[in-house]
Amino acid sequence: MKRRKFIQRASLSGVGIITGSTALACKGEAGTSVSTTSTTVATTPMKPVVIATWNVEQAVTKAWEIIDRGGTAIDAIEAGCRVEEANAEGQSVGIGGLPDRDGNVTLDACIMNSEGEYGAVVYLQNFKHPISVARKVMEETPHVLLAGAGAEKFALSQGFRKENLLTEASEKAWKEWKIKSEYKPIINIENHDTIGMLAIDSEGNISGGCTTSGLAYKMAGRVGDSPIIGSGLFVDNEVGAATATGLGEEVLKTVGSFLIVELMRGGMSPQLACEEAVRRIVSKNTNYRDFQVGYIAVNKKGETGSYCIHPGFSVTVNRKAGRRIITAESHTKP
Ligand code: SD4
Repeated sequence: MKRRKFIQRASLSGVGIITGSTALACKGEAGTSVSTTSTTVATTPMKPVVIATWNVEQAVTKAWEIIDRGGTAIDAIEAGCRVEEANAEGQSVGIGGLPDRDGNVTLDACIMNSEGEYGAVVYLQNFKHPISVARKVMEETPHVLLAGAGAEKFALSQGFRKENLLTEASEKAWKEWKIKSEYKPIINIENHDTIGMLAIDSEGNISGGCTTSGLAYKMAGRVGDSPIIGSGLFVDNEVGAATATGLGEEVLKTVGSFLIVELMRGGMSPQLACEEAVRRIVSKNTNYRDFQVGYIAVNKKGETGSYCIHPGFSVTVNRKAGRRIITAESHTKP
């Protein structure tokens, strides 16, 4: 089933969809039924765990395989994100990503490990795996963020090969868009499935990654939240981690992922912290009905949370007990 149809159905049904071999007996998992009051539903602390934005089963399965055989969270994150980047059908990530208004596919990604190290690339073109280039920035340079031509030069020096990322389908969609060239700097549920992924390995260490082609038909040079530390992703190994999807401008303005981690540091559950970060955006925007933002989070215990502005945001979670696709609760109701 196509991802978007799947998402729609999942959201209509209003229940989590269990896809692993065993159901996780965890009411409230990733926010399926946690109320917005302070009465949090008890969740069973469960780690290791992998959680990702959207229905990205294959990516999460890949990450989980690494965790399950004792691998590190950072290796799991990179390998998992690469699966989506290589999926030409996904039009928000890697190859097949929808281009900017000039027809160029430009990619943003970041990665953060349990030591608090971070690496990112922005406005990267013609490399299918920005998450891996971001990891190289983190591990092989004294910097944290490389952009455009410099990022390209660095990627080449690290052995990455250039390739055309504009697929026929995405080129066709762009050409159709060009007829009217209606540029709306908003994102709706037909137009985002950026992958943000968080993992805790069997040592209890947390890492995260986020990779995207950003807003379809964005202005040339536009960079969103996904590669920016604290906005699209934040990891603090003592506390937990969070990542975002949706309209990056709003996530950037509220430094959403950092906010969630800091709220968890103060004792809030991942679920309530995600809800508060969404509330922060909603309260500052009278036009919040026009765009979507979704967050996922995990704390040190392995408890997870998720929340979004509008129905239609799905989340993939994998633990020892199995894998689930969950429909996140939302601020507006179906
Ligand atoms: C951005 N947050 O560039 C990203 C878009 C996104 O799925 O989530 N796309 O604003």
